[in-house]
Amino acid sequence: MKSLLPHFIAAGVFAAALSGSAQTAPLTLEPVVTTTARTQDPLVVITDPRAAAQPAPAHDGADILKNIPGFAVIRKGGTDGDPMFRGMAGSRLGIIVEGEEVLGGCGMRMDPPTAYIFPAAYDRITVIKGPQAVRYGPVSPAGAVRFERDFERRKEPGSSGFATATLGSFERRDGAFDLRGGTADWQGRIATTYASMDDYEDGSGQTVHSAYERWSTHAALAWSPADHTFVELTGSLSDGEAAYADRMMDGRRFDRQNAGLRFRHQPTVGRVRSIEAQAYVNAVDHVMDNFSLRTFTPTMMMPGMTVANPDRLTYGGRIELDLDLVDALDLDVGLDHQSDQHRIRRTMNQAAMPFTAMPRSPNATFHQTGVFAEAAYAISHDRRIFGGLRADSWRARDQRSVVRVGMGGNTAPNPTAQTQRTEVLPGAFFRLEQDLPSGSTLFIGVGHTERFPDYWELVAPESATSLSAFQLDPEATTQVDMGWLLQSGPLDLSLSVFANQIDDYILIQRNTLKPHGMADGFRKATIARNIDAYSLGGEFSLGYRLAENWRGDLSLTAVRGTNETDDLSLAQLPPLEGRLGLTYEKSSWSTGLLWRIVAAQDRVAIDQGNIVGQDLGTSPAFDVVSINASWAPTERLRISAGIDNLLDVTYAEHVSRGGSPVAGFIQTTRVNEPGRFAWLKCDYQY
Ligand SMILES: [Cu+2]
Repeated sequence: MKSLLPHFIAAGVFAAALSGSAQTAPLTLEPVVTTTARTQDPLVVITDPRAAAQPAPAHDGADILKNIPGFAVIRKGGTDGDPMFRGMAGSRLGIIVEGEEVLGGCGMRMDPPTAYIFPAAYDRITVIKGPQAVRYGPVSPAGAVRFERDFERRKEPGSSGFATATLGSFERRDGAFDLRGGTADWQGRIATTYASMDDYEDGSGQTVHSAYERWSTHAALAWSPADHTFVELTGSLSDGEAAYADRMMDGRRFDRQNAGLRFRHQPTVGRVRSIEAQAYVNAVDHVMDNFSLRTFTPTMMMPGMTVANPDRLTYGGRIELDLDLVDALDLDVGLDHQSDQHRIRRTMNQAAMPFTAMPRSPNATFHQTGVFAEAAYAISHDRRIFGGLRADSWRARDQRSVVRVGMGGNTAPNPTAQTQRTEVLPGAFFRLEQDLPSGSTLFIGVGHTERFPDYWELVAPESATSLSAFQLDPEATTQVDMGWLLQSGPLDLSLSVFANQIDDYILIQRNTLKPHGMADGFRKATIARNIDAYSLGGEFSLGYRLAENWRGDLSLTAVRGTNETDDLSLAQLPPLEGRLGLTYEKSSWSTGLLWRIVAAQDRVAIDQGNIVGQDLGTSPAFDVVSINASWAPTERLRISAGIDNLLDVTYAEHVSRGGSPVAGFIQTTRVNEPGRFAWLKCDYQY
């Protein structure tokens, strides 16, 4: 059996990750623009966050996922869109940054976790589709997206670096550098990113309220006294401001401060293959208002100059042991914890009562502690099984003494004030992978997870019968994932399909009529409620080397879902989408074409959705053509350029936020996507 182990490890990134080995970034810059990220292993997609990509090189953690089939971004303005995979957004999709689950502070969801991610500062993005991993915190039903930085002990003193700059239409300006160096024992790393863009225009030349500016700095100091031991202290600072086309406020501060300590040791003898531990603290301070980035206009909701300043302090840690108990079995066991405290202060009249003079009032606290065990076992040279189990203990407290009701700052006593709730929730998966002689792999897995409602579900909306939704039930997803991978000669193919049953799916529904309370009549409220639902769909991609220099790519994604409780379509699901790519590559350069075709969506449930947004109505089909070219005159330098939406088509994604009236801008049904967008990117590595 011992001889199977190398094969087994080579067979899956999963196994590589379990054994603690890090993959390093490629040393040469490939002259290719990524339009479709490929699935290399069952349910795993790995992508290089620094690669030239189309649509335009990403500036936040959501945009970078757009070229992975199945992902979409819910647009709000120029930045900070919410990533969605297979129609699941918000906390259904885990975003893990170097082992930490990042949580935003904005009750209006201006800052999804990806708003605090600056892709150029990371070495690798790994997506695990479906509830098929238990090691990265509570199991997310849609899957987990991990942003990671590598560490490799130096053989000799030295340094390396990466620098990138992007120029684009609408005054797009991005720049980043990442320097690392030191000796075998000590290494330092510093990475800085900057991105900004002016308001963009849609295809018909209408300006969209969408300008943004963002920056980040990350520093790390690592001590590695031996080949198998590593301790690293890290710190990050970032901030930004962003205009929103879909609401009455803009974000003028997205301040994040982060510190972390990591330890890893790989003993050379004994049954413990590696031990890893980390601890972190994360503080997010966010300010939004209705006057800094737009002309102040009094409304019924906000008659005065209004500012809200939520903040969130998160701390946590994890410890994990990789055990080598039996040949061909890889077992990981561990424990993780996260606590967070959310507070807010606000003013409805900034001139008379500045928000900085108001007290910060606690909103809610969450505590989660989980234990997990995950195993991989090679049954034979061509058959592997994977399985995992975890249990999470949750505790949440509602600290609001009052809740806001209706318009103009009216409040009422919070019916769940100081209520504490606790739950113990399971997560589990099992998967079988079988290699076939033809160079292909078949896999089937089943996963189950019970998700504790998040801050946005418990604290922001009302329930159907109360002014507080704090007593929502957890959401339970059981999902089957299966598929086929084939790599044979000029062909590579991947198919992954899923079907799930979701009990107590947490639905956010707006415009629900509720009694007015003080006066007769009704008011419209946004409520959270549990329904039963199912969804199914998948991704298919095919790459084919047509001739020595030509490569064709095709991908198709589909998802369909039903709200069984209301006998409606499940809301906020993207329509059928296809992408066709053609690339010509020759030694140091390449040129490519991407044609993205999206079907109409007529399966909708108006006013129903998730914490990001709700269905606005049906949407028409559209298609977008983009072109790109890339040239790498040396191994260290790459220049790439592209034109996205070459034909300047006016369109919006089906799953998008609705347009809001902003003084000086034309209101649209959805937030329209950018029109023709030309970009030039230069990367340098040494
Ligand atoms: Cu906000």
